[in-house]
Amino acid sequence: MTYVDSPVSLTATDGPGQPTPTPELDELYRDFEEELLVPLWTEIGDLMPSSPRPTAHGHAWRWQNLLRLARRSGELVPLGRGGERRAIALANPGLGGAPYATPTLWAAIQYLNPREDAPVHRHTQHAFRFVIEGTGVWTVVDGDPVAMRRGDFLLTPGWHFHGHHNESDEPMAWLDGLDIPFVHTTGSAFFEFGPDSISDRSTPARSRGEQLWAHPGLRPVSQPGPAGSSPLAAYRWEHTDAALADQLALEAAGHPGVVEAGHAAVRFSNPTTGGDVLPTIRAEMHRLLPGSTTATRREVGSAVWQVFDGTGVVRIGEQKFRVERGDLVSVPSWAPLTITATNGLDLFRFSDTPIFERLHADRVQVEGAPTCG
Ligand code: GTQ
Ligand code: FE2
Repeated sequence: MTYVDSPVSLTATDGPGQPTPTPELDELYRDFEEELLVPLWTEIGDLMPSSPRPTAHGHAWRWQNLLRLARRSGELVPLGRGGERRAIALANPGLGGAPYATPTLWAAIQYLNPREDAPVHRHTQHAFRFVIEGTGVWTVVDGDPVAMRRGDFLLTPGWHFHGHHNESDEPMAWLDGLDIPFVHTTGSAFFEFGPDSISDRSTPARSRGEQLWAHPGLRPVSQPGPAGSSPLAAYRWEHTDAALADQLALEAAGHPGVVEAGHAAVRFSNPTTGGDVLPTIRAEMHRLLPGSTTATRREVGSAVWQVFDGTGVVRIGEQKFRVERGDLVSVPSWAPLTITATNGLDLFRFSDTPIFERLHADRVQVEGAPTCG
């Protein structure tokens, strides 16, 4: 890879707690460099700030641009063993050209031509798919075919074999989210090719995993648990949509404590624990009523949002992005985030929060009351 880590500077020579520059000091710093040593006192402001100062930026990617480029890739780039996936990753402008949406999260548009297969493989990276439009692809996870349709949230937890096949005469594109940057940085990546062809090419509306696990509040007695990742490979839009609609109906009927003003939200959860769907990734769906504005919130950990429906304005600190269906926004750690719905706004969100909760390093700060127009 050609991208660079943020350069370490040995040039801090003034400011509080810095020594007087002398030829001897220059020589000391040169000798540090030669021995591959770095003193804390020149770096402390950057390494140990009073609150997080991430190098990643807030940034918006336009779905229509991603889709145009994915279509061109569909014409030029064959799909098969070795390249594995026609996936094009968002590269955060603050991360030196790495294919990282945030320091821990990968977000990519993946594209399958009509009747095309993506080969079977497995890896330690945890993955999900979120479908913004289209239908006709099945992702086969450990031999269980899972239909992909608009609004569905689909899981491929680490080390499960998976391949995708498009059974329709239309191309299909969707959002992939993985913890690739986290796994890369921590040196924990393993990968294996699977069989040369997809074992089960049947096209059921519901997967076997859903037959077992997709019944609210009912756990199959035969199945072990608790499990670190959710055993449910598909969270269907009809359920997510109904949950959000019911929250807003309760608010409209005057029940307090259900939603922030005009802002319904659900978290996709692991039915064996009630916790997050994947050990490293949290995923949520949010619905804002027309004219409503969220409270301004910042939290430790980074996130990516995708507009599922509607239009709105996303504010990250001083930055302001107008967004519409499919657009993606990266939100750095501890950046103040406010979202306003121009008309009704449905948003998908994923973040690395479970990592920080496990490390007891999670923090949240909420400012300003939410408003409902
Ligand atoms: O669909 O299996 O965007 O392995 C990146 C890595 C998708 C996938 C990505 C992958 C996949
Ligand atoms: Fe994969």
